Amino acid sequence: MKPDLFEAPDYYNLDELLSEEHKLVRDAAREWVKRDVSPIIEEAAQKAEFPKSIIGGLAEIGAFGPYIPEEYGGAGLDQISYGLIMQEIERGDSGVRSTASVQSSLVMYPIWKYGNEEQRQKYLPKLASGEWIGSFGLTEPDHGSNPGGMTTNFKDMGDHYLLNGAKMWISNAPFCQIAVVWAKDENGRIHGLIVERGMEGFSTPETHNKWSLRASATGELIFDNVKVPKENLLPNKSGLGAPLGCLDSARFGIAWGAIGAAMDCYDTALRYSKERIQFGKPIGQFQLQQKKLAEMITEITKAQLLAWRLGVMRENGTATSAQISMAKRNNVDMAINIAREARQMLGGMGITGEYSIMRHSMNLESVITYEGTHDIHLLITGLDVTGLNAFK
Ligand code: TGC
Ligand code: FAD
Repeated sequence: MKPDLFEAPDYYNLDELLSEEHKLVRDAAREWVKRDVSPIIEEAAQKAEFPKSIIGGLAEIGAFGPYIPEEYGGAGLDQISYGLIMQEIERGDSGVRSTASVQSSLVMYPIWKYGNEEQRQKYLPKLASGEWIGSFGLTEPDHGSNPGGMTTNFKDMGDHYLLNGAKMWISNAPFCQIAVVWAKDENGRIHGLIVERGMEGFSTPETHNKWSLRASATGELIFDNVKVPKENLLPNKSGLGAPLGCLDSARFGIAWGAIGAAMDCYDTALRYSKERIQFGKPIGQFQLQQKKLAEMITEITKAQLLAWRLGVMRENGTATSAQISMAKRNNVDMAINIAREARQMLGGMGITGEYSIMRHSMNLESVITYEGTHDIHLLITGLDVTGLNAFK
């Protein structure tokens, strides 16, 4: 793979909207990605392996629990810092950002928000340091966009719960130490349970042959009469709103992360357009190539503004779930379109692993699908503006 020469586009001087701390956090993550992710990520993706060697680095840049309080091992940062870290990591690879998103927003967040003090003390510091990696089990083979229909269930056996069912498409599953699993009780009410590797009847087979997110490990979570201790139930929130609350945090991170992937594709295509000569000129001199670049930087700038404003609202507690959906949908769509255009600008070279664009392009096919598909987010916006529910 080519050396990482990335220079971040900032067409509207958005750095002026950031605090000194934001810039320090962002720059530390950016440097780490250049030094520790870019040199190894192409090979990891080609081999379809999650590069476990980077777990310690992810913890060091604060990517595991950026906004979780320091007393639990988190970085104690604000929402914009969290977004900037996700942007920089996904600039390297969406699969690496997935691992960080799941750990932070889908495992640490529910334990912090819905767990009790013993659970916070037991799990959060180990997750923040990367000693333990977690996964989040919501999706099932027959219930993806409609998680409320889940059939995974548990029964109260007096001194423990008995968990049965299966989750599918679970990031980090093959090597997670714990899984936050959403399951129905005997009354059909959804609860979160912390399932630990080693519990009898719990297995995590890997999903192979993915063409997307190859540097992220995906798998199933299978529960065959798993005895879960009663103290592993998250006591402070139940119902579908509990997992959906975690998704608000993860979707927010993705809205920022997708900008990173788009920036990397744009920056690569811009540089290539000045170096590649055809018909005696750099291809960047042709109007058709300039149109692509001009549209890319316009869309990136709009997405940056959307993410920044959402970050401010998220920080002051006013961002709605529908506003988060809009940003996730818009920014991932923006990134996938830019990846496609940028790939074409590199001609044949664009399909090789010499450049990052094709990997981003394939990764973004997962990003536009998980955490709510493109169409589901459109329907969430539709519901919000009309008051009419397309899901019922
Ligand atoms: P609905 O009846 O609308 O809502 C049920 C209850 O939930 C509340 N609620 C929310 N609460 C918090 N945050 C949100 N975003 C919420 N959205 C809804 C709602 O108020 C209600 O509460 P209550 O108290 O009245 O019961 O639910 P529905 O069954 O009609 O479904 C709505 C729908 C389709 C929007 C939702 O289910 C959905 O978002 N579907 C998409 C599924 C999804 O995003 N799955 C993601 C799985 S995890 C994943 O992909 C991780 S990938 C990570 C990585 O690798 O980076
Ligand atoms: P389906 O729900 O079957 O949807 C198929 C199509 O139908 C989509 O185009 C969808 O938009 C459309 N559709 C569905 N309902 C409607 C409707 N009402 N109106 C219009 N169109 C509709 N899940 C987890 O729980 N944890 C994870 O860690 C996780 N990681 C993932 C990692 C990867 C790489 C991938 C690919 C997925 C992951 N997921 C995870 C699952 C992901 O959230 C689901 O794939 C996603 O929510 C869509 O569900 P589905 O694949 O079952 O598609």
